[in-house]
Amino acid sequence: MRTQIAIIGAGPAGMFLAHLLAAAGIDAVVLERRDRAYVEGRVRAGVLEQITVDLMDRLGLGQRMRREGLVHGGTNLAADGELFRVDMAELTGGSTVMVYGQQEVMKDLFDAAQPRGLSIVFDADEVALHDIDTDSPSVTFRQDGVERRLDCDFVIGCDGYHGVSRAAIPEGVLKTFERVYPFGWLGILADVPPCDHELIYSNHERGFALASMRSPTRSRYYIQCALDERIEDWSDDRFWDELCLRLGDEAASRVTRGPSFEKSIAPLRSFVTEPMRHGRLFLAGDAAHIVPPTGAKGMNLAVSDVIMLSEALTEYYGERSSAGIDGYSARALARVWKAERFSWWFTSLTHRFPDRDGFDRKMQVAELAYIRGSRAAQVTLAENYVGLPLV
Ligand code: RFL
Ligand code: PHB
Repeated sequence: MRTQIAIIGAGPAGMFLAHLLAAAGIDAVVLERRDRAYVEGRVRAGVLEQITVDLMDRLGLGQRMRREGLVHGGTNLAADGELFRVDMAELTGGSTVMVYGQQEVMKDLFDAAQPRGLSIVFDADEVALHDIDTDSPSVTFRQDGVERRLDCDFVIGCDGYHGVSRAAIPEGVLKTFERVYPFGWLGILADVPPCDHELIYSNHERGFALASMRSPTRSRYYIQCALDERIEDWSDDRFWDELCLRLGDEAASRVTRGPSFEKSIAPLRSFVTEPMRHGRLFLAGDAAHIVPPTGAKGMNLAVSDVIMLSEALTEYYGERSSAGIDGYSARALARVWKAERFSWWFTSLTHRFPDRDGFDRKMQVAELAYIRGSRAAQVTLAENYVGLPLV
């Protein structure tokens, strides 16, 4: 088999890139280790920045999102249950975010793939990259027990943090930067109305809590937990009790309890690898960088990476110019590092750090009080939350 672009991974990065390349008339094949139901079923991101919303529209995939997605012009912060709202739309001159789950985005991307003739190989086992530092790279994989080979011009690693692409780069080439946080998020989904029409990020002495949603009838809640916490120890009752304590009386009085149908623990990490290219291999999305979910940036960064990459590849094939692909890593990383900073800062502001003392907690509470009273501080938060421009 031969194609122009081999894409490893059919998550948001891989599927948005496949649609962008198809729209530009560039040939691509996506190789995905799992099946469609598995990729679509993963409960993850909930908040889309304007650039992601715009890309859905530009690709002609925005109809259901426009119908079912929830536009949020503000978000709430809380310190020990004292709530205040940050009016992001007013502070940024009209920018908003869209609450529309990653699962819904994936469904829209997959539904449109077949009619548009996108080539996706699911259940591709033993994907391996070859000759990425030559002009004729290739990818081998196993499909239904048969060994196959895909020759291509470029390989794009969109296979997430645990994928094979980053690992195919020779030792010593990449520089990595990492911060592992000493806690995780315990999250649930429940078919109950959300406690607020917008999100609540709460700093409480007992730890962080987040009230989010998927729809007017489906809530998504998270509480900070220890890394060695066991799901089995968290009955729904225990979860609701702890959540309500941490959100404070005002929000808790509006929490509707009900049975959860999803419960999972995710660790929190900041991670960046540089550069995002080696020879004919380019990395995009979680394969190159991870943010803690506090800033709601992970999927949106995958989107900005592949927008930049598709522009670079379009320039390469259209104008026979390598300028775009040569500049991709630096351009993408400039935006990535700003989102890393925001996600780290917002995590540091809102979580309980087990190794820190009362002074640090006082600093958090003072900073939240400062944000509450300062338009300048709110503008800074708002412009980062809705998403920095693509430059
Ligand atoms: P993904 O989604 O991990 O997709 C990678 C794909 O590659 C496949 N793969 C392979 N395929 C072939 N061969 C191999 N050897 C392979 N190894 C892996 C995998 O099966 C998979 O299908 O990476 P991608 O595309 O870069 O997308 C990144 C996003 O999924 C991620 O950043 C977000 O989910 C992060 N995130 C959030 N992002 C937001 O923008 N807004 C949010 O509100 C938000 N909330 C969250 C989040 C992530 C969370 N968790 C669970 C980590 C909330 C949580 C709790
Ligand atoms: C979610 O709804 O899953 C969600 C929302 C905001 C975040 C992280 C996750 O910051």
